[in-house]
Amino acid sequence: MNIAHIKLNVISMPLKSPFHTHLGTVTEREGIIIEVIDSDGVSGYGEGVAFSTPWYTEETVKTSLHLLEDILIPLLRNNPITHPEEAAILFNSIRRNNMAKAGLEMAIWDLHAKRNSVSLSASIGGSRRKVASGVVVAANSLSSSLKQIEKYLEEGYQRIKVKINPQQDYSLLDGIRRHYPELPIMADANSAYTLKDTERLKALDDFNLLMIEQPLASDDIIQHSLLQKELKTPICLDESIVSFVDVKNAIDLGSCKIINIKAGRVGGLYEAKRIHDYCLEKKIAVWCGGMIEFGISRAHNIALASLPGFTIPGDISASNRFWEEDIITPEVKVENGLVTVPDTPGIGFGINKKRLKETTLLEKSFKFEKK
Ligand code: OSB
Ligand code: MG
Repeated sequence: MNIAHIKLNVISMPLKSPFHTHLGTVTEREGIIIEVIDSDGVSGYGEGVAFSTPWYTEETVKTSLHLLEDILIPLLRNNPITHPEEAAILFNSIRRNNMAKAGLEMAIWDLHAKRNSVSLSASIGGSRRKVASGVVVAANSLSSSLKQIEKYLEEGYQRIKVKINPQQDYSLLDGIRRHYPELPIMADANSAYTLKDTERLKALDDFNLLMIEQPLASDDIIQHSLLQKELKTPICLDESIVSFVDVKNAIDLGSCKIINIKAGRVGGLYEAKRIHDYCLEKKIAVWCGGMIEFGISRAHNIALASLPGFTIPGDISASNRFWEEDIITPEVKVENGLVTVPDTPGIGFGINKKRLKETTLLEKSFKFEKK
């Protein structure tokens, strides 16, 4: 791979409606669009999915930008690679900062697939032609949750995820279950509980949830293994899983029965695929998590979710779930609860240049010298 030029655009876009969790409310989303261009002028795209503040993981847009411009891009410039997996291995010499690494690594995967005239899905071993679509309701009351659920079910989404915390759990889920006795529902706690809340969490077994996502601390694996023994509802880990080794440990300890894979959180597609392959072998169900992302990361998620082990509908919603106008063209659409996996080269979506330009706060450019 002959990388000649890398461009970064820090963008910002308002959400159509506020996204509430017990950790705070997101109304405006910043992100980093990463374009890797080779010496023939072919471009691959990735997206840095860290948020403006470190509420979900420790990374932020600014720490990602620092890692990209001062560490990862220079590393790549000094160590030419022939395959995206080599980028992932090269970045292993840097601790954590997974979202910064993933954004750059995934742009290289897109470029690699385009150079080989294959879809990103095919280039990572995907087999599904369509992926099942789920959606997140992040409202702050039962009535607004019910309103959103009704709308999303009309739009065809196959399962609903709701955010829970000790102030809004049993009664919220009870209210939803009364209206929708059969609906596949999962609950995401984003670490709102401790083991002291075990009885509270056991009560949620009443609702036949698909899973409860990340009930305990964001870096815990041990306490989840104690909790899982008490619950009928399967635990799914999100924040606790930042690497393949975390997955191995969590499975060995019985800390969860399901894993939420986000390529950004684990450092890119290479690590995400290793996790997928291991879970498939161990018969642990996986699904693709979302990051309130723009279209480029959405496109990468679609390719990832086309791998055979992704058997549970992911947080793979349409562009219009969050955005008035996305930065890709065409936008991601959900039809009959499914998103079609593109079969055109790379991520299979083009860039909406006008939208990219009007949302850009800052642009940076890094030219590589000819070798
Ligand atoms: O915990 O899964 C999460 C959004 C941002 C950060 C973390 C999470 C989420 C979501 C929804 O729950 C994601 C989406 O649909 O994009
Ligand atoms: Mg989550």
